[in-house]
Amino acid sequence: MTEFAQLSLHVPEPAVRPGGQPDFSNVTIAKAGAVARPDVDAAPEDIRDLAYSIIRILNREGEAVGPWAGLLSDEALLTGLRNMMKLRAFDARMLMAQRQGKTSFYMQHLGEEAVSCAFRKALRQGDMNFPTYRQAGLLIADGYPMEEMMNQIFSNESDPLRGRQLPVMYSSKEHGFFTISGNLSTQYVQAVGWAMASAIKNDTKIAAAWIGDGSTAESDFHSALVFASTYKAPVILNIVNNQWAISTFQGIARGGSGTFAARGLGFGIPALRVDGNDYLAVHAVSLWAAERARRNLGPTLIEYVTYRVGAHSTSDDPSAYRPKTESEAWPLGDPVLRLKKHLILKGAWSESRHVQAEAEILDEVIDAQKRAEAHGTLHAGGKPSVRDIFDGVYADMPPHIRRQRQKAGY
Ligand SMILES: Cc1ncc(C[n+]2csc(CCOP(=O)(O)OP(=O)(O)O)c2C)c(N)n1
Ligand SMILES: [Mg+2]
Repeated sequence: MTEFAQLSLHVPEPAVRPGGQPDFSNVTIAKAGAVARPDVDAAPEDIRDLAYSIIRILNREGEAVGPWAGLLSDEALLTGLRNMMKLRAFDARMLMAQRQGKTSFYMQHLGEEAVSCAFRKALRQGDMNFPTYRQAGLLIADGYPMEEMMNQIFSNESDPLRGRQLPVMYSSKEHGFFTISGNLSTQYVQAVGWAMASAIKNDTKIAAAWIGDGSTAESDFHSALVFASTYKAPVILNIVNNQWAISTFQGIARGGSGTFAARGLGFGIPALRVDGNDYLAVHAVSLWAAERARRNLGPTLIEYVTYRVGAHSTSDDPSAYRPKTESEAWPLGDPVLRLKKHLILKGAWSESRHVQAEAEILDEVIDAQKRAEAHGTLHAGGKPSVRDIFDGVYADMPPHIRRQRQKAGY
């Protein structure tokens, strides 16, 4: 006999499953313009509330309001809109290419375009991102050629990575895009290490780490926060909370407590939560964090609150685990439509110009695809040489690898 009832384990469950009515009433959303903008040298303990609210600039009417607004010219906003539209069109074409068997795999960004496109504009040449597969907007917004991305996706003879990476795992040193690792959360320890090295060398470059909501459950995330906070590394620690980790809802990694941003508070790291579907807010908050890093004030943690509208990847079917209409109920709207509305309200854009831009962008993507396909696709045309698998690992090739290469006839 015991005076206590039997123990049982708590396993968090999403509120709604397929067939149910989507419900985001638990997502508390601050009014646009309501959250204060502290100075970048504010003491972390004085701005703890920023980890629990949501910084927003664009309101329902499409106006830009509050203390975080006013940083971007109309021209910069139009570029931002174009970049997001380009990423969306690129995704749609590559999804189709995967269905046509031209690549084995693809991962899209639908609904999350603002995060990577706006963030890129807060960084400078020489800074380094450590991205996951969900930040191709960093490349698009920095002018990396779409044809090169497609060559990688098709693993063709012009693939800059010579067929050695999973499709979408790009790499570009010139564009501050560290080679993507499929092993999630390694991005965090690597970015913090890179930032520490930059400081040790008395350089001026900063780093950005990227992680999804689900991957914050990995121990690398926590180790990275220890090093970043102890040594005040010049790094921006980004968490993209798109509500899902494949079929696992965000409540599993959150431990039922606070917010993902609040994870930073225990380490004394300033932590901000931002509307990830608001291009202006993402840019303003990233710039705030970048300035802190550049002024040697240390790391900043940012949680982007967004929603993964599409499937996790081409190998996933979300209708098995969430209501089909869930994305329509998502309260922060669509990043492209919100920026479009803002620009139309300002008189800098119009419905007809938008339609025209969509057509131009589609042409641009199709042109890039034609050029890439001329170099081959998964099952047709040119391929990297088998010889390539032996290169790029050792500065001096060990004898046993050399023998293998000779055996293979290369
Ligand atoms: C260390 C590690 N564990 C597991 C996986 C398998 N995996 C690939 S994507 C994914 C979900 C990640 O979800 P999240 O971090 O929320 O990022 P999102 O896909 O939503 O952008 C998992 C578990 C992996 N790639 N790496
Ligand atoms: Mg996620």
